Formats: sequence, structure tokens, C-alpha cells
Amino acid sequence: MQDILEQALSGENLNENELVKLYDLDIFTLGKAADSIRTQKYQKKAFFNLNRHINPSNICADVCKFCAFSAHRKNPNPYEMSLDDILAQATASYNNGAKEVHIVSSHNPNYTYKWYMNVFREVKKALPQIHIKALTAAEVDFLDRKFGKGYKQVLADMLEAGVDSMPGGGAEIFDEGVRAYICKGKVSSTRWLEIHRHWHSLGKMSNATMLFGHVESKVHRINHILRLREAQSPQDKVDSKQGGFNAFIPLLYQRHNNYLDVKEFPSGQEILKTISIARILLSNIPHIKAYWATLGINLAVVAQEFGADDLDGTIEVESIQSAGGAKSKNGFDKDELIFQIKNAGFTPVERDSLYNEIRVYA
Ligand code: V47
Repeated sequence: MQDILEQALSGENLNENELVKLYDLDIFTLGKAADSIRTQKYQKKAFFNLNRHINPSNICADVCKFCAFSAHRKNPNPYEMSLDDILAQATASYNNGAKEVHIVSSHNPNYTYKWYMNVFREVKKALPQIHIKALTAAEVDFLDRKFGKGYKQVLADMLEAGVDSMPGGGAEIFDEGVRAYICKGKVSSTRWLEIHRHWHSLGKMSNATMLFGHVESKVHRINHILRLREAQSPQDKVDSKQGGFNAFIPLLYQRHNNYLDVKEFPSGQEILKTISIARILLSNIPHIKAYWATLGINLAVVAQEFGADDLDGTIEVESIQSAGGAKSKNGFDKDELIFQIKNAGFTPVERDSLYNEIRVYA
């Protein structure tokens, strides 16, 4: 069984049905292999940033069964933020030390195309130093379809309006059969990848998520990871920050307040194995993020021993995963994050959105 690990580590071209056997290895064997890659890249550094999530609206034209955030029967509190609300939140966070705003919304049919671009332009005008990470590929696809712009035009307009990078949301699970069940009508997997590739070709960075732990199989997860590996720009471009995926983020499904009927959930061991496998297979994606909002801080810190090197950031207000039951509504205190990382034997490194080091908390 070790053979499959050696083959995976040597970059052999195996398919998802072969690579799924990695899950049969014990957690320590997998973890050790992933940790040695992680340690070689970053030693004991564990990255985080000071960021602020802003979700302008929860009114959504789509109905993803896993989503507890959008306004629906189980969450009947529709809202729409104004530009002034968004600017006030971004400014307060900036004054509080945030270096990034992560702006993603539902697919709100009431907002105009101009409204979106104006938000980015005005945030950039008010806070030129802040990094704007905004619009998932699913939102780009929504704007393309609703306003007939073509996704390349949407991306060009985002760039012109001041968006610096794209978040990794909307990827869910690439398998189209699963997508048809969990998020029918949303961006297709092929289009999600095309949008990111085009963004990369403009010299920009983005992230890639994978929503796991619901109805997908382990083979679907491996297939998702392999498609990301294939879509990534060549290694030399990524290293010089010239466009590509910066981080892979496995998002653990939160099961409350939604319409997905899930019978089995991954154990902590299976979650860690998924993170290790991602580190082993994604040799061309620099960072693996253990997103504390879905894993909880304890598992997110342990995941640093299993291939992850990043925990995301302080967030301040988290609305998507907390709607599904995660205990992340109020973000994470910076000093507490630093304490947790140190307490686990890692060196906290505050980074910017492109993983340049800002401060090492030795
Ligand atoms: O795409 C929705 C997921 C994503 C649930 O790029 C859920 O740095 C778990 O993409 N349980 C949005 N997840 C969040 C996201 C993200 C988060 C942090 C950092 C970055 C980054 C990106 O949240 C959606 C969807 O996959 N999601 N509902 C749920 N019940």
C-alpha cells in the first residue's frame, strides 16, 4: 500500500481511482509525508492575516442545498447593505489593523452591474492600502449570465475597479453529478476553472476551495484536487506571484439550517487525511489553508502537523459558515490566534494577502 504514496510523491500520473487508495493509509504515514513537504517549504511557520469578511447581501437567485447563509425558509432574514454600510465596515476594520477585505455576496438579482464595480472602486478610493479580495467565480459567472457581459469583461472590469485577488469560493465539488444535486444552476466546474485561469492570465492570484464532508465520495475529492493541479499555472509563475492559485482551502461542510440531507460525516481523522492528501498532490499550489471557521481552532492547529501551513485570519465577522452551525460568527482575536499557534509549537507569521511576510511572532 506504501507504493501508492511513493508513486503520488514522485508525481506519477495516476487517476482518482488509483489515488483514492491514499485514504487507506494510516493517518500517521500520510501525515508524515505531508508534514515533510510542508516543513521543507515553511519550516515551523504558520501563516495568518488580519482580514475582514464583508457579505453585502444574502438575497440569492440560486438555491444551493448546502447553504444556510442565503435568505430562505430556514433563514428568513434578507438584507442588503448600502455602499455607505460597506465603506463604514471596511474603514472600521482598516483602522483596526485589517489589511484585506474579502467581499463576497449572494447572487442578488436586485444589484446592478454598476453597483458591484462601484463598491470596489469606492473602497479602493477610500482605502488605497487595503487589499480587495472579491467575487467568487460563481459570482463572476452570475454577473456574466445576468448582464450578458462575458466573464472576461467582468474580470477586466473588476481589475479596473481595484479588485486585487479572487477568493476560492463557489468551487464546491467539481463532479457535475454532485453539483446537479447540491447546487443546480450554479457555475459549472469547467467554467469555474476557466474563470480562474483567465484571471491568472491577467497576472493575478486567486484561491481554490473544495466543500467536502457532505454527499460527495472520496473519489470526487481526489478528482477535484487533480483538476486544480492541472489548472494551476506553471510553478515558476506562481513563485514570482505572477498569477495562479495561492492557496487550496478544503472547507468542511457545516450541517445545520440547510436543505442537504447528509447521512454520514467525516471523522477528524478523515478530515486530516484529506488535508494531507491535498498537500501531497498539490505540489504546484504553494499553500494549504486549514480554515479555522470550518474546522474549529483545535483541528485547524493540529492540521498544521498534517500538511497545512495557514489558518486564514481574524475575519471579524463570519456569516456563511456560522449560518451553518460553525462557531465563527465573531471572528478570531489576533492575540488568541497567535497564542494558539505558538502553543502548538508553530511560529505565527502575519502575512499579507499574497503571502508576503509582515511580522514573525518568534
Ligand atoms: O463557496 C457554504 C461554502 C464558501 C457552507 O478564498 C459552506 O481565502 C461549509 O469560499 N458549510 C464561501 N461551507 C467561503 C469561501 C472562503 C472562505 C474563506 C477563505 C476563502 C479564500 C474562501 O463557503 C462557498 C461554499 O463552498 N459554504 N455553505 C456550509 N454549510
